[in-house]
Amino acid sequence: MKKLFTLAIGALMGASMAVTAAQAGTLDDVKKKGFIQCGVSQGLPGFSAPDDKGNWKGLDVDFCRAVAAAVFGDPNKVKFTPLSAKERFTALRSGEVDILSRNTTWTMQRDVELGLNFAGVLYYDGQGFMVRKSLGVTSALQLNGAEVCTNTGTTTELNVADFFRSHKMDYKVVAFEKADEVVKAYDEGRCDVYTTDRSGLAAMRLKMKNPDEHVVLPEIISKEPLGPVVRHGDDQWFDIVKWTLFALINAEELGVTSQNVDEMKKSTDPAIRRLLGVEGKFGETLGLTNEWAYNAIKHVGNYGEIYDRNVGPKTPLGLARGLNALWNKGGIMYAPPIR
Ligand SMILES: N[C@@H](CCC(=O)N[C@@H](CS)C(=O)NCC(=O)O)C(=O)O
Repeated sequence: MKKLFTLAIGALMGASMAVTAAQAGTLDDVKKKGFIQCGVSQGLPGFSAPDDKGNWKGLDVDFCRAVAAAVFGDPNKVKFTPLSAKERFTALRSGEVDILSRNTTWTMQRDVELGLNFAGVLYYDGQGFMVRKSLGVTSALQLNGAEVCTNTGTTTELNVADFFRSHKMDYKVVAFEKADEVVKAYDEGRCDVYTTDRSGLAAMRLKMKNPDEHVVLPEIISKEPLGPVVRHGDDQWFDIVKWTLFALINAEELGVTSQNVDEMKKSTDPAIRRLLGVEGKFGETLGLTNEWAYNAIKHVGNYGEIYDRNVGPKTPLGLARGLNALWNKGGIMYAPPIR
């Protein structure tokens, strides 16, 4: 009787382990191939866009580099797959990419129905409107009857519909799959309004013929928490991506930068010692080395450094920290502690 019971338990455990093994394994796959495949946009300055030498740059790109540094100790062990908004979730679900880091809004439908896990928020955003200054419009409430240009496969169409309907205004959507087509259409005057995430407006404005001829209206019509995404079913990989993000945010809060990270290893602050792997075995619990966060910070910088370098006030996008400031500096950027 006892033996039978043990056998049955063994079979059950075997079955459940087989399920786990089939779903998991992204870290092993990534280690085997020697790089992370990261899904990005097709060119959104400040977030993910190739420079004139073909090197990918931006906040979303740097996040993938930070994960590569955490996994391999090398921020260059990552390859980028440009994806349109429409293609991105299929690419992630099919395993074509290991992480999707592409100005992607965390919504319930994407998280639950599409079977994805959002690792957190890398940039808190909201949808806005851009118009030509010559139109003389100062509020989105004056847009009755407007032709509105936007991207297909994004959160923007539903937000626009909600906004116009709730204000009893008419509008006509002119939508394209590629963001460059949207900008071109708007720039050529084929629509009155360009709508997308406000960070997207700041980025795509740089691609217009005369960026100064356009103005972003004051209304913010939605919540667009943008963050990195992985597939359901691989908790270890989810943890790695999630805690890399938290490590970058915690590093800023603790004053650890790419410049002082070596010096900081001598700190007596236990939170800094745990972050940098001087105390505890946090990296090993992720299946990495205890230098995981040290490597991410050393090679890519803390969250504030990454923000300032790519989208901050001193960049062409010129985005103030706003909601993306740390929780103790007037924003809502907050990471759980490493302990
Ligand atoms: N955050 C929204 C919008 C994302 C989106 O695709 N935005 C466009 C306009 S900013 C874009 O990424 N364009 C760049 C590209 O397609 O390469 C979403 O997740 O649906």
